[in-house]
Amino acid sequence: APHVHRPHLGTAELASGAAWVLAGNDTGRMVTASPRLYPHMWSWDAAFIMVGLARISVDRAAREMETLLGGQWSDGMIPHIVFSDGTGYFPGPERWETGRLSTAAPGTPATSGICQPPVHAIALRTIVDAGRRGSAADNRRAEELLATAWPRLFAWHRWLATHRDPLGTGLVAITHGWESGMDNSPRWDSAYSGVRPGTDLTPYTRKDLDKVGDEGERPTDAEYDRYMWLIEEMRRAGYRPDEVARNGSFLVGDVFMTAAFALACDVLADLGEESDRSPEQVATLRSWAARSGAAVAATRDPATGLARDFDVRADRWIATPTIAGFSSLLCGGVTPEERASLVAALEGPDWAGHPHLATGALPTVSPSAAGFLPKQYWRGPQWPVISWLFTWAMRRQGLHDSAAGIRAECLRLVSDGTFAEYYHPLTGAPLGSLSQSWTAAVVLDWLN
Ligand code: 9YW
Repeated sequence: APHVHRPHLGTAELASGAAWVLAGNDTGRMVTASPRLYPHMWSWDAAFIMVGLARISVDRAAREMETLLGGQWSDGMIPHIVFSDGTGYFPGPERWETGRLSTAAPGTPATSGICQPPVHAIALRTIVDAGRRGSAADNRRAEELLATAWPRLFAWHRWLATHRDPLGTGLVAITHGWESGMDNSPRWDSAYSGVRPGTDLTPYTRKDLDKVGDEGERPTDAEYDRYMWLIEEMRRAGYRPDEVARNGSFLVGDVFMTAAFALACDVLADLGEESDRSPEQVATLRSWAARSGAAVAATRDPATGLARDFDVRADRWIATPTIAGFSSLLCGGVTPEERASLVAALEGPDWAGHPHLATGALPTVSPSAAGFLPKQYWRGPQWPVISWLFTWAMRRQGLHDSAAGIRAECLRLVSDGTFAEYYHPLTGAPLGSLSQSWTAAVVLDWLN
């Protein structure tokens, strides 16, 4: 594929561009995920957005957390979307109807009925650190947030540990591919093939296709029918979490979600220790972290060394070579030798060191794999936010050189200033929505 030449912004221009994107997507109550394609608050986007906002304003970042927690369900779940008044996204509140069908969902704000990876403790950590570095007012604001948000995030983690551990091993399961955050990843292909949309699926019209340049960058209609059918099943189950996990057509132990959970449990435990939270709850978080970290390590494919998802419904491993295979680098739980070989593989010729890549940002699928589709969403493109999460976690484990290398390559990729949702790994071309908030947010953090 030909290399396209685009402008390369300097650090100052890139940072101001990123701040400008966040300001432009800010409705006052929330920073929407993107200006047109996603005019609402997505759960894990919001966490990354808070990391960026913390670099601009502690108060604004804290308010973002409060908006997100305003959508938390009474059972502890943080829903994957908190809806704004914006229109143009499907499925919107009228398709989910969680306020009417679930006893745990809030009436307002309107929310979806599934969740996303629990990376929010990382956001809280970042806001608290920014507050402590900042003015007295920033410090006070961040400590206030810590006091109110900590128990809420504890309840969220307890919800996952209680309702999403069907095997009892600490491997966190998802009930819809969207919960993984990697919507159409080839990780879910075999599990979706077991989802048979009923003939009574209420008809719908997609709204995503006219907002991106090329339909080939988005999931197909057949994929969408299955996404919608799973929501139909959940509606009929009143979104009761145990019923959905027991009877839904899709139930997969997700190693990336599990690793995010293990990491976030440790981060939340650290914050709890620093602020004199109940030692018993802190110990519970540590035990969830250890259990889930070990659960990720236990999925290791002996042939490749990569972590694997487990399809609970079909009772089989999913060994597709995706970035989720490196989940242990997020949460630890492996031996130093296993960790070193994971880092070597990540930097090697099948992954970030593949000779045809325009930059060494982390691709979502191995460029050497048969299923690698460089333009298609989670089937190959580079998502800066994924690289950011790995760099953050790697630094925490002392893997500073690897983290610095990924950061530098990502900054090369995003220096065209488009802040795209995802990028073509072979050309570096921006794909999907432009001015995507979480891309701008992680760039801001990388530049500070
Ligand atoms: C959709 C907002 C979300 C992300 C997901 C990503 C995409 C929404 O956009 O899903 O309708 O397909 O897959 O991870 O949170 O940025």
